[in-house]
Amino acid sequence: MTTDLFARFPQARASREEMAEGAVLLRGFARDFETELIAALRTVVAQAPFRRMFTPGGHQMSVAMTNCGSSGWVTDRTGYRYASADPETGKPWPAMPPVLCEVAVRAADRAGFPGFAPDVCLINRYVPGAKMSLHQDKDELDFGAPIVSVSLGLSAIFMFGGLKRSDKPRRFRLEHGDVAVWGGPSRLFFHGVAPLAEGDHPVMGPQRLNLTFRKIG
Ligand code: MD3
Ligand code: FE
Repeated sequence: MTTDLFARFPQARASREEMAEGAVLLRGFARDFETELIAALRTVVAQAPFRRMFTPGGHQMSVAMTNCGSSGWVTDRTGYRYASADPETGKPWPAMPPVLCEVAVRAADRAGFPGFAPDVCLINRYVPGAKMSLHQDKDELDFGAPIVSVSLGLSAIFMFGGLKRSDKPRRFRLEHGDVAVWGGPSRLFFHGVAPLAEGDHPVMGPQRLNLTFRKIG
């Protein structure tokens, strides 16, 4: 499995764009795996359906989420955390399908972070109008590891700020198959997603999925 997948990556052709120190955008990196990725996601979502969680402030998020891996990111009135069981079912999160892990590990390697070993994949689903406000990802213990993100479906405007909430965000369009790696100094930068525009993607329909691979331990 591993050798087959690796053999199909056209590494030399993948574009590599530096958004900030340690933040690398690999446009179209996941395109060759679209079919396998989508099939794997279907099996995850069948076991752990998307749900719109509540923030500690009591607001329901517009983005629907689920997870796979040994742990999953959750939020409710008591706070944000990683939990080994899905609070909806009480069962462990579905295992991370090998193809998801392979794409993330390979992208991290290409971006300059060899040996990435993600234990969590948070899966975000945006429908038109859904957004994610400016925030930092700091619920993980290991800030030395990067976060790898894979975008599928409708394109979104990603807002990328700095270490301070007041740093003016720059905008990047993330499209179907784009993979971004956020490590080094950019790991704790504020970021968010502008409200998703209406649309209908030929493969994914009227939605955007974003996968973020994390090492929490
Ligand atoms: C930059 N998700 O799940 S992915 C998130 O498109 C999240 O769903 C967005 O922010 C989405 O927390 C953006 C890109 C991303 C993820 C983590 C980062 C960018 C990052 C951590 C640090 C800096
Ligand atoms: Fe984030």
